[in-house]
Amino acid sequence: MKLLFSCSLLLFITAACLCGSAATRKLRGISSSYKRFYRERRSFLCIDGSRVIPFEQVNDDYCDCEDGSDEPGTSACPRGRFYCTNLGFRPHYIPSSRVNDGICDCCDASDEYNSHARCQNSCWNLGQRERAYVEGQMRTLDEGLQLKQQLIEEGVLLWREKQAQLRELQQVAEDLQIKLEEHRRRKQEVEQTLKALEAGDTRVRGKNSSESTFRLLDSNKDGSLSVEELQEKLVLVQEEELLLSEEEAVALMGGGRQMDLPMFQHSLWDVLNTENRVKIRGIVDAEDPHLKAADTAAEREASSLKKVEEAYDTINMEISDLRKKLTIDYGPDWEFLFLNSQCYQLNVYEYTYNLCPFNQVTQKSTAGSEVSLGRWGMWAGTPKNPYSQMVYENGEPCWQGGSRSTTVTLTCGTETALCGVKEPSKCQYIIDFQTPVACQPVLKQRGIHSEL
Ligand code: MAN
Repeated sequence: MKLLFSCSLLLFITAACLCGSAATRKLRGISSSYKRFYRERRSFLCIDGSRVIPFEQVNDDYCDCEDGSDEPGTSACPRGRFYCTNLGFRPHYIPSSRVNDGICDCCDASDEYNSHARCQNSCWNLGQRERAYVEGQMRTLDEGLQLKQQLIEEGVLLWREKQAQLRELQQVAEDLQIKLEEHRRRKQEVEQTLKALEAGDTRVRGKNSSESTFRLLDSNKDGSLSVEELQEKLVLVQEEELLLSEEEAVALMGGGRQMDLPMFQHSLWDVLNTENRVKIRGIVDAEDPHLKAADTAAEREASSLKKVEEAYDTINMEISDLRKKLTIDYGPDWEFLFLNSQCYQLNVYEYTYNLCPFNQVTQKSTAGSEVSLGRWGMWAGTPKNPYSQMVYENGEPCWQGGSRSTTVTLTCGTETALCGVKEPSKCQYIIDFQTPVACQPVLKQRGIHSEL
């Protein structure tokens, strides 16, 4: 800084010494890189090469060259531009129409050298302010880069942790699959046993005694089955607790209300043996404890299988979620990975914005309704730094049609936080998101020092 000051002082003194001379008048409004075009010779070649004029006509307040190059220090040429040297701050060009127009444009006051305007040289103050700002930024950058290094280390650990988690889940899924197959096999076995017992039970009873079954159904032992007797003894297989209705009993009787043994043997007996529609109430439970046990075992197996199936589905969903997360690009050093399970909020007017990186952005109004402003889409920064912008798309539809979407701009900061939200056009949001992981060492090379 000291050096900078003495340099500018030296230049100021040199300029002050020359200011009365013709040479200075001629050279006004020119940057040092253009000075080579204005060497005092007999003639001057317009920079666009269009004309040669005597050197006296440079800055004589009369426009000779089409490109305005003969009048860099006056307002004579419509296309001319005046170079503000602005020592101590940063140089810049103004349209030469602003030279001596009574308004101070250059902070070094050089554009008002011949007007009533009383311009102060404010370049040093401006430069100092900017230098303080840049120094602040540099400090932020240094601190940010240190924090970034820590986050990179955390990212690597987190990445390994997630990989281990995935392996564990895969192991659990494999074990569950074995269990599942075992349960399926066991269920099939008990079902087969049950079926065989049921079929055997009916067949044995059937083969042995259509007559004894008839007798069992014939409660009043009058040698004929009535509708009431069927209603009393038969039940529907599907609805075991339900009594047979009169219509159902009549239907089983083939439309009649009485049935003797031969009729029974030719019709209802077949129904009882071959169809699984009706059965004799209580006969199975009462007569075959094996069947009852098999039935209970089948139910138990079905319920355990269901539990294992549910656990297997849950684990597979977790695996697929984790795999999806691990396919996301978290930066070359996984430095953005720590953001994955975090959410950041900011209140702007009546809305609370919530950014859950790599997941979604939402907006909640004070009235209470929450809308999606987009789901994680992709990195969309510059080719040099793709990690400077994120895009979240396919949010809730806007009233005009089209869906809401959000661009998140990542900038270097010492904390990870949302710093601002804008909606420059309807339902298109821009979020300013600061985080140390967005700090880039290359930024250090920019700044005011290189411009002075
Ligand atoms: C809500 C908010 C606004 C958005 C309008 C569009 O009020 O989501 O951000 O502009 O809807 O109708």
